[in-house]
Amino acid sequence: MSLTRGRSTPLRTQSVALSAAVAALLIGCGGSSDAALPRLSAATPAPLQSCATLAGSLALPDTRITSAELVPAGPITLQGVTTQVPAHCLVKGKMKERTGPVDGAAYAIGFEIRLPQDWNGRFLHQANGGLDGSVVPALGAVSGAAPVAPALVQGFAVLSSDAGHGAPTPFFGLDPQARLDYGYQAVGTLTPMAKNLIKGAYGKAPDRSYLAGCSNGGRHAMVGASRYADQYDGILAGNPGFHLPKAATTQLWKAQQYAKVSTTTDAAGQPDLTSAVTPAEFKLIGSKIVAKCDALDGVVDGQVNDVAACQAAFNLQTDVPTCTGARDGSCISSAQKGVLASIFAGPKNSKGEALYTGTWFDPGIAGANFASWHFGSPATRDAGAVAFIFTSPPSTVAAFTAIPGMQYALNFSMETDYPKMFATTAPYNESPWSYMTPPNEADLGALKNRGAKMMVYHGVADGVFSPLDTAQWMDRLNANHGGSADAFARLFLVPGMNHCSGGPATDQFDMLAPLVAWVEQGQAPDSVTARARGAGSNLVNAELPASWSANRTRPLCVYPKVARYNGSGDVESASSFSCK
Ligand SMILES: [Ca+2]
Repeated sequence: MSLTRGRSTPLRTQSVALSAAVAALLIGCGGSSDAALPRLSAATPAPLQSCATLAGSLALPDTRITSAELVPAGPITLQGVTTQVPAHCLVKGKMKERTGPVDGAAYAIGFEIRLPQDWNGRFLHQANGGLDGSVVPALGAVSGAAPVAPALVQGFAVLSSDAGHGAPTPFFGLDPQARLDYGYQAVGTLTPMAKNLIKGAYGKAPDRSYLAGCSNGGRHAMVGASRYADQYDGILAGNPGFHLPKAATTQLWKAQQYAKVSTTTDAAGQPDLTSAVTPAEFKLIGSKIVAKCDALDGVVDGQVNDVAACQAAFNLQTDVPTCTGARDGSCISSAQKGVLASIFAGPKNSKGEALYTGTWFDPGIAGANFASWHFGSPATRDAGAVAFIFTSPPSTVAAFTAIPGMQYALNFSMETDYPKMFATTAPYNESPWSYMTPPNEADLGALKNRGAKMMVYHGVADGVFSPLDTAQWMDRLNANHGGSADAFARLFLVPGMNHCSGGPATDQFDMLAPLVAWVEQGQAPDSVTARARGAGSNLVNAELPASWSANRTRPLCVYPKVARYNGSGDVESASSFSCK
């Protein structure tokens, strides 16, 4: 991989404030490095013309509006954060209602769309995470932890959907069409409907359209960048699971590795993976990573910004004490080190072929979210997803529920079961790999050539989707676009951050406003300022080191540049760092 690839984009900074709400989050901007690309015109506002009458006045194909009502300005609480939202029209509905031919279950693409009375002329398709299966409120809280200015507050018309199935369980994988809807077709089906509905509500279709999400939502965004480049002007993909079948099967393989050093079992007699590496032991490893790598970015501040240099500097075998007696949290056993080295290197088959990308050592591996992905998720989430959605043919409900999820994980063969992600078996006529991943992922020429832009961010300590995998994709994209992919697509690594949020990190940032500024004003983002969620934050991050100030800020830099201390100035302030 190339982590040291040079880029010569001049670093200029200027402040952009799209609204009072985002003014506090500074955005560094420079010129686009490819002036030949078209500049899309800026969206213009329009007032809401109708709401309650929308259902009767529109003829939307394959669509049933179930309710449309005005919601007064007021608070909405979502995931522990209360947001004051503007007055808006809330439309709920279903598309393509049908009965599944395999399981006889009822299917539809359920959605809601929130249309602010004072509209900024923009449409945001909010892609949701996990297995989908529920219509998360369409606030447009799409970037970083506990966003302070969700898209609805910024004046976007926001769509959210269940992606084609009505429960957040994996059993929809029995239905061939529900698989395709989850993979990509729900986005493709919803997009023209939403644009028509917006046109009915405001008297004009959206001037500019955006697709954004994190995790599986980041995957939706990356798939959309490839499949629906003609429909979207801006793409924001966070911690994207763009190789999800490989990541999920790797989760099962990780469980098999951790089981080798687990010391206790659960009530079902299965290995308790949390005993394989305890929180104290991950904290020990994290502290050794900090000790080795913290200063590499120019300042000892508890953050490791120079990820590449850290991978070269840190050695799990020699930098972490090896236990000579019993494990007591002050050392790591040789067997544990062997397992962790294997897991961070990534799975290989018996031919030595890599089955998924390995990942980086970062202080954030001590985060609770990292551990939950490594230890809890394989049995509770990945086993079912692999059994029903990411392999063909899917399992049967009877066979799957007959054994504990952990047993499924431990029985999964990376030699004979893993290849089923590439298989087609009637009536499953498209392989999971095909419907879950972006086609021609390193060729986004259609997106680029029409003037659309793409921003991607990824926590360096993501416990499920490898940030290294995302960086390698960016390397391939860049190579495929003549070394100037940054003219339309930029990756921002977030040191210390776990999966979409959390960990010892500055994980609160707004990338939607800078994306809009790039698309509509030509202001390419050279950095995005992120903030720690200390005391006084709208959702306090309990994992921040005590030595950090409550409102520490840092620039998130365009990969492969990293934030380096200028040598003087307030260590708590982003203004004391430069992307180099
Ligand atoms: Ca540092």
